[in-house]
Amino acid sequence: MSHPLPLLPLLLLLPVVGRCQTGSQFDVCRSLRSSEAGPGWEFYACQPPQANMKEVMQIRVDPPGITCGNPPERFCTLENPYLCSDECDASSPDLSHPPQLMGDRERGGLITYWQTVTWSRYPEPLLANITLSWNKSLEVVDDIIVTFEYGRPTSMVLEKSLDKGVTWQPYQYYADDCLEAFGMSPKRVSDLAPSNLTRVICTEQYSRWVGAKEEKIVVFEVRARFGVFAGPKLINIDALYTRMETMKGLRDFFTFTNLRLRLLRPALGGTYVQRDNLLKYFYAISNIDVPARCKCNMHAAQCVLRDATLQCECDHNTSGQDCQRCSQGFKSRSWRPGSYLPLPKGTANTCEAAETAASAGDSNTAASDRPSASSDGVTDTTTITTTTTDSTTTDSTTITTTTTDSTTTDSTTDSTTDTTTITTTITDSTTIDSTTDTTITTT
Ligand SMILES: [Ca+2]
Repeated sequence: MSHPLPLLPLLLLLPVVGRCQTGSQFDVCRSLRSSEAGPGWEFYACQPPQANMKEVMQIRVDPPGITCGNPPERFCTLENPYLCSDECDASSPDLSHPPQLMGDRERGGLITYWQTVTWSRYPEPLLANITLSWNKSLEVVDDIIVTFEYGRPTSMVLEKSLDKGVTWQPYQYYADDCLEAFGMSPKRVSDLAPSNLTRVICTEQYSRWVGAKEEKIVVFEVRARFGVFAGPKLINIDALYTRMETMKGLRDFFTFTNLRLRLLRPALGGTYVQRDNLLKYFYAISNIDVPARCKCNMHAAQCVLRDATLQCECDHNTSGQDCQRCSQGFKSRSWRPGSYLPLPKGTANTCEAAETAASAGDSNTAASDRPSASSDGVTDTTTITTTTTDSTTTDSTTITTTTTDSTTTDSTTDSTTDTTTITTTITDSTTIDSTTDTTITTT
């Protein structure tokens, strides 16, 4: 069947961010194995490859009129405050600085950037919000890097939402003086212990004035947080995966559907505000890198753009944007996220077929600790005693709790820590067919 919009796997669509290579672990959801009963599928926990999500983000800036150039405006720079020949003009392609230029691919060494109006209304604060939306839950896998041309803000907040922008929570505070700006003592990620890694901190590392051209980036440190468990070069990524399953709130900490930058005070050039030259104060952002992967609850190895929305290509008899429920014809109560454990292959936690529920005759659930190819086809896995809360409920619970305290109730960690591995080899070919049907045709 042809479809007006091609389903492009993100793997092909987007260049994979090269810095964080966590190996090819968990990149397939199933493989064909032969046993005495004939060929059958063996299922594995799987996750989509990472990508730079700036390519598919929606950008909104607030308040209205914050972008420069309407009407055209002259501006100066901190580096050269008395040379004010630069102009921002929204009606001119060469002189306009629209928000899209924060997420574009820059070619040929030309830096393109979004720019705000200048601080001509001082002492009224110069505030700007940048909201980045994906309409899809993502898991960040490497540092989020925001590049500021003409100086980094004196203070700003990075916020995140887990419910597509309904509620927000702080992710990290940035200021040249954390105590003065936010009443928080300054911290670095290296100050954090494994037990309080999900703490929201204020850092002074990216706000000090060192010259606009020397240091342009503001970082949300994901790599350093991963390194607390996996070692400095993320050599022991298995240790991180184990923590993701066992430590409450850890996985949610790296999950979001939206990000928001609240710019509170522009770069001042290392001195106080000079009222006689306010045209040198403004914000300009040339790039925002968001290396992440779609959250698919370990049930999909691909994530595609469908009707301009990200969608997991669900396997394991699951469906939904995040593979957060069982497909039709499968026991909805049997849904659970896949698990990284036991390493190295994890557990698929495939949804059970509804038809076979009654005939759980020779169920072989007292299986070995890890999925093995030699085990017989187990079609039904009898009782799963852990209460799996509905995924929508899980989301809303997570949102209302703040990230400053890592006591979030998380069904992922709850259900996976204390369950034994269930061998998921389904030999029934009709089951497999119906799965592939639904994943392809649901548009
Ligand atoms: Ca750009």
